[in-house]
Amino acid sequence: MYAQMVKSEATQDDPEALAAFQARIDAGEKIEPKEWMPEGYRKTLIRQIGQHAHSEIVGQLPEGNWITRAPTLERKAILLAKVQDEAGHGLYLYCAAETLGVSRDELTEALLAGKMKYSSIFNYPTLTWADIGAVGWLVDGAAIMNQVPLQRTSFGPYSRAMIRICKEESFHQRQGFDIMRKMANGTKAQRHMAQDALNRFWYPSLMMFGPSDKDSVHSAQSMAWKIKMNTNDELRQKFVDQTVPQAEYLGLTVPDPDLRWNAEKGGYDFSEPDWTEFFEVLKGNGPCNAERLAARQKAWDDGAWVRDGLMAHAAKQRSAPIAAE
Ligand code: BYC
Repeated sequence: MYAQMVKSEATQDDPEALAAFQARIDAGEKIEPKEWMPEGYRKTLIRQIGQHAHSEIVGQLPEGNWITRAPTLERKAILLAKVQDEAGHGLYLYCAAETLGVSRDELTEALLAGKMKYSSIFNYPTLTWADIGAVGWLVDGAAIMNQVPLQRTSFGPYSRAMIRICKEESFHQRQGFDIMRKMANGTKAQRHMAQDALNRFWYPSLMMFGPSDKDSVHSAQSMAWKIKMNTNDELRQKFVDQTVPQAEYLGLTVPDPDLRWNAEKGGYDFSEPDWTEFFEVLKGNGPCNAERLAARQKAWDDGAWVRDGLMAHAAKQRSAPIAAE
């Protein structure tokens, strides 16, 4: 899978090289693509950045579903711009992954073959216009909570991609909140739609941060390498603490009867999502998994002629005799 291999296996096992690498990470240095890195570090980054890129691309589907049905021309223009931003995020992230020696085609093929994942959240449907508000407010809100610390991640291209992505995500979050504000202050039917969207998106949004720390297989190593800057539970807690007052401002009720402010810890106590549902979604059994993958497969198949044309053009350019002076 990895076209650009790092040094020999012996070098990979070299304790001095590993210690020097860890010392660079501990000192807060950025690791750049052509520098020596342990194979595990490279593979973890390809997995995480690739999964992140796939999420941005698949994430266009539930929102793209509403572009033609947005209630006003202004809302349509805003949503169109947001969905285009998500495509851009996917492309920066595929580029960051490519610097690690894996091609975009290989990543897409791995996704379509079920060997790579995308965020669980995009396997839930967007049934009403209020869902578009909830996606911006909660899903982009959770994404920002996760991605702001990733601006300091140890791999240079990933951290730099995150800086631009986070700026755009904060607009996305605000546009979602603005839709929710309008709906929550609208007619009785609109308030009902807003509450219903919060009810359906609350727990799937909490799941975006990944399994609880005790079940997170990658966190310890990823944090030692500063690929991840926080644990899943730390970020989930921060998200709840930030979002509950926003729901109160909107006059909406978070669908958790056990939600309580805990003065001692300075945060909310809240109910865990249904982790059985989360792992089922990861296995492909969520409400929209089949539909999302079918859409990606169709886009991949429909685009084959473009890729073939570009490759043929590039081959022709390479083999063309150099023009005489
Ligand atoms: N969904 O050991 P763990 C967006 C998997 S897009 C699916 O804790 P890790 C947006 C995990 O991969 C934002 N799978 O893993 C776009 C692992 O399985 P594998 C997307 C999940 O990597 C459009 C297993 O569970 N953001 O904002 O240390 C429109 C064990 O987990 C999920 C990113 O991708 C999940 N939610 O931590 C609107 C952020 N959670 O791979 C908005 C970058 C866990 O061993 N990624 N798994 O088979 C990360 O920060 C980390 O990868 C995670 C998981 C926190 C997600």
